[in-house]
Amino acid sequence: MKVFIAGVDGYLGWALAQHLVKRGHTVAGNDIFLRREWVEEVESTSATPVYSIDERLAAFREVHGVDLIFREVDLLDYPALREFLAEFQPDAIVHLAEMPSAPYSMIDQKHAAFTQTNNVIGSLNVLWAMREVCPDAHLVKLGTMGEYGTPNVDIPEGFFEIEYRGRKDVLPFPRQANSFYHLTKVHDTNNTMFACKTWGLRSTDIMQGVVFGTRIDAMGDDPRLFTRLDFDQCFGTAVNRFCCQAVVGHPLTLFGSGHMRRGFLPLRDSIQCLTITIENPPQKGEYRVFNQFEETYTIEELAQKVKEAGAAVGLDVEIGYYENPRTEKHEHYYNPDRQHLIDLGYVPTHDVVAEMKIMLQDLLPHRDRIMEKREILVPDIWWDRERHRAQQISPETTK
Ligand code: USQ
Repeated sequence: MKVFIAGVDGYLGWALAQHLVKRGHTVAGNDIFLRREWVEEVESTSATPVYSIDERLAAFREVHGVDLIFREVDLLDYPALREFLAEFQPDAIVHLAEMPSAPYSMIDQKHAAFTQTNNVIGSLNVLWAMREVCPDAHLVKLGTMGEYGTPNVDIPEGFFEIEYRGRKDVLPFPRQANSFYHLTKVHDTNNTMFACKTWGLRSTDIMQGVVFGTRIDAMGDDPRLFTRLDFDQCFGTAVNRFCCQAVVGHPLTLFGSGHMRRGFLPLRDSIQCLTITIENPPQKGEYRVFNQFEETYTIEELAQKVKEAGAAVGLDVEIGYYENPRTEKHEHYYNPDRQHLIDLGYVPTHDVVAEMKIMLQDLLPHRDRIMEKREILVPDIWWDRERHRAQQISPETTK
């Protein structure tokens, strides 16, 4: 198949491109390297060194024996995007080119407006370009489990049957996102669903949980082929941050009670699931939703697992409790479905501690890089500090 990856220089995109060519697919992709800039803006760096795009593309050709067809094209540059897709004629488009951080979107008005414009208009442009130049392609759109929020009922995969005042219907499950970033994914969901219904496009909207991990097998041991691994408060996700904190002897930064429960999955599972989705496209005009995660865990359970993995590689890991800068529920029900991918053959990697051990071993050689940025490990971006303080929300009151 011909697969186009929007955001191919990123954490998931770079890994996915390698996995797909190993399976015999032809891959093209775009990027304008904003992730590199954002991480610099928040005064951090990737724990694993990230090579220049030229070095990456050369290594890709050398190791995998094929070219990754690459262009520096912004999704907001509609004519350039349209032209690239018209020439490549993809069977599938995997859209990973969004600003992915909740805290970054909550910094101030400028960052919130940038996040919403970049994500929503970029995705809208992909839909229009598909309609105009490749209407049979399958859009694999990266959404987030965060679209659903944490409702006090089970979470289905996108839709649920509801009976209201004596009548029944199958409707989209309510979205209650908890940041301006997560809300962009809700807006994308509505636009994508509408485009499938109106123009007959086909799409899988992936509600992905929090990803962690340093590698997948396709990367081998060539450092030029490794993906990035962020650990700052914006672009580092919980377990990636915890593993970096563990290798420099910083207490793991659990926010509030640490009882928040989310769906998590290793990087290798994310790539496995995206590949299954690409290779099993929906019908023309179909819009479907997959919830994508290995299992649900509380943040505290994951911190305990990092501690266990740390002990196995000789690290004495301390768990710390920090005031939660986000406005989110600490004690809540959380029971999402994730059956669709399993029905298509997804085999979850259940040994999370083994995955964490691999991460710690990959990160230990880069201890000095993380150590240099040690001061940025404790967060200072607040959802609403004044209100938070006024309500005296603290670890003690939320435990
Ligand atoms: N958390 C901590 N300590 C930390 C970092 C996070 O306790 O040092 C907590 C957060 O308060 C939150 C949970 O861990 O309750 C998850 O936070 P996260 O930063 O790992 O993930 P999140 O902000 O939810 O966003 C990440 C990705 C995003 C994706 C989302 C999937 O950055 O792109 O959409 O995971 S999900 O969480 O299922 O919505």
